[in-house]
Amino acid sequence: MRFRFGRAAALHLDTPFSGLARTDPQVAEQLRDASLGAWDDLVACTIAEDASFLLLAGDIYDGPERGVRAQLRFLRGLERLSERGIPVLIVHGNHDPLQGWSAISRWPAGVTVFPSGAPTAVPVERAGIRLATVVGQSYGRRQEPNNLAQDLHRASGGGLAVGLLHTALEPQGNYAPCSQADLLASGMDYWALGHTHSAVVLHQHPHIVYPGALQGRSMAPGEQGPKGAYVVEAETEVLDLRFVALDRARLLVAPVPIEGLEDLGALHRTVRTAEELLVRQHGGRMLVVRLELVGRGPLHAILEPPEARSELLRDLRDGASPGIWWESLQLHTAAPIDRAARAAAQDFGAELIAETERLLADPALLVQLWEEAAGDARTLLGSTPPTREVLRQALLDADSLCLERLDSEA
Ligand SMILES: [Mn+2]
Repeated sequence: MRFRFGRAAALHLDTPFSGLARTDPQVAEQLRDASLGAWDDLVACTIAEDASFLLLAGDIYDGPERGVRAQLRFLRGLERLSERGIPVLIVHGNHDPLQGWSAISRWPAGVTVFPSGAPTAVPVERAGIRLATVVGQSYGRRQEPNNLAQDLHRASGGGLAVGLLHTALEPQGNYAPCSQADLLASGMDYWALGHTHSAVVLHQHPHIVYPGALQGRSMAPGEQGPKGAYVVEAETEVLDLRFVALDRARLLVAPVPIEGLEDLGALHRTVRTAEELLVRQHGGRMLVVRLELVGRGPLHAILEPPEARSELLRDLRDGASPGIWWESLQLHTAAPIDRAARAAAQDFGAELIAETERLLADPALLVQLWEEAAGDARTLLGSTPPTREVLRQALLDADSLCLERLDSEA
């Protein structure tokens, strides 16, 4: 029987966002609720996809202290799934080991929390037919130095063989160290892993998959971009895997080049255009965006004083599109190359500039140079040389690139 299941990990329910301390209070509140909202959306998605079961591979909670708000919200979601007869299978990880405090002593029908200490096999059925056998083991403590994967083997009983485990998939360490070879040797059809916050399919047939986090929670690279869950289509083997974004707030870095922007007005217009594009690209989600200014241009000097940057940031926040929060502004720019000063120096850079000027003054020579350089590649490039303007621009780009490289090596 063909069936679907949902799978997620690293929910970190009610996690505080780190590194975003000076956020506007309204934004802070939205961010604080984002992990809980993403969980509600995962429940809704599981129901809408008509999934036969849901697998959660650890770090449901952010810490062993397990906030009451997080636990109650989690419980409500499980109740909704239970009412629809959708089993949920859970292992705990390093952030939420079984040893932690719990406000909930009885789970709704259909919820399995795998114990620690030894692997357990749990059959999943629908209409009396065995769909899958899930083998899993939770962390008892925050640190799990044992290779748990070695003990998790394909169980008898039929259906899709699934391994459910929280692991860093490293040879050593405190997060159930193991290797990909251990996972492949187990005989499982699908390894539902959790820990890393980036979604990644490490192997197919058998499948080894991290769904990543459900909601990003800082500006660290692994927390940026779409976060969500996988919907897996299977029979006796995996047929299809689909990533579904479920994050309520998305964290992004937007690089904006300053080349060709003559003043702050031009930069402002460019950023607003980038902003509109981001809002459209990310489907109206709340966006927390770091603006990274890059490249060379006159704006470098204007933005070098920190006050100039903080004022620009305040201005960008004030008029921003609804649903977008400029997290910070970072300057990775440089001053434009002063060609006149460079040309006066007695070095290779000066010779390069002189040669560029000579070619710019003699378009026929530039075309001749192109013909020599094109050589045998002319059959690919076509027999007509590019226009003089294209050649001039290519020459200037090459010239700037060379000067840039020369200066960065100095
Ligand atoms: Mn973890």
